[in-house]
Amino acid sequence: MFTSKFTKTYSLSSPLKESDVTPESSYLNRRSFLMAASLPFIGNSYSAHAALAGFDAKASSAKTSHTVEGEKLNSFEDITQYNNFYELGTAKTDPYKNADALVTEPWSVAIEGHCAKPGTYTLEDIIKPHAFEERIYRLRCVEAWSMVVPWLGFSLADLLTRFEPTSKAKYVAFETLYDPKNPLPGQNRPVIDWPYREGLRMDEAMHPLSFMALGLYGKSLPNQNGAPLRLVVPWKYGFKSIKSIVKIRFVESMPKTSWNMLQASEYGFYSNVNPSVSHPRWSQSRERRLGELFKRPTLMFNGYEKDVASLYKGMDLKKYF
Ligand SMILES: Nc1nc2c(c(=O)[nH]1)N[C@H]1C(S)=C(S)[C@@H](COP(=O)(O)O)O[C@H]1N2
Ligand SMILES: [Mo]
Repeated sequence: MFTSKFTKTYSLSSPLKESDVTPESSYLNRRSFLMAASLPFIGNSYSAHAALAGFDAKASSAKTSHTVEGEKLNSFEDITQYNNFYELGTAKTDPYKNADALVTEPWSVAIEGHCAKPGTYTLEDIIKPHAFEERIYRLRCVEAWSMVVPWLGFSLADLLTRFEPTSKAKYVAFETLYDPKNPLPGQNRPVIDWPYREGLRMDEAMHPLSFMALGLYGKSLPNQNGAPLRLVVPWKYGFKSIKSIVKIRFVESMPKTSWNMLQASEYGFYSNVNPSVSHPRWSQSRERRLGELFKRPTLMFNGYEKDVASLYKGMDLKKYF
């Protein structure tokens, strides 16, 4: 049972029977085993914020609070060398190759809109009060591939609550960095109306599954995965999980979001994973898990239906796709 500091009490289905909880010591052993097994080298792509005071201590005391039963973690290589991050190029291997172009130090996040504590917060301010958890979540791209990723971070609700959103805050809007004078390699072309934008309804943002990730596989996020901090909303298509966030704005009406701006008939604001609502150009009923040969069926809300279906009660999900 997780109590959101906002209003509701949620009962989550995916976490954790007592027997699933890996004790810290064996978790750390397992993690070093996994790291050893899957990391032939640690590339150039770790962001500098690993050096932030407290990061390593938070990382090493993180407990695994959510897991995906009966499914294997994807390898570190899969997760960090097959990416969508158009600011670093549109090919799947571009973000890994161009990772160094993203400079993550110094980093700050502007908090704006309907809240009592707007302002510019350094990355250190953002991280400081939060303990880290590890959450193993499925990530399902709208392109019909998927992965299982061990994220490190804290719940988005715990972060947002600190800024004391007011009753006018009905949605939260997020933006990725964009400096027109110093664009990232992929931002030289107007593939997207930069900056990349995303948004959530307030109750979605405050749902205990919504996660602010600062790391994966026990380390700070590689740049190509959205360093130094990115959203992870596991029941929605991957493009909602915006990377390298520089702005969070509490707003009254539904914010513009990049893929919806680009092609509203194909990408809705909600974009909940839904095997029975096809993308206009391809079916969403099945997906290819990276590292697997055969397709597997896509699960309603990406397997998080018990946790999140109540958010959409009474909504026609074919209309609000
Ligand atoms: N800023 C930004 N965030 C982004 C994207 C992007 O191009 N730019 N791509 C999205 C898409 S389509 C997916 S599937 C996920 C991929 O995350 P991963 O590369 O860590 O697997 O990031 C999302 N977040
Ligand atoms: Mo995606």
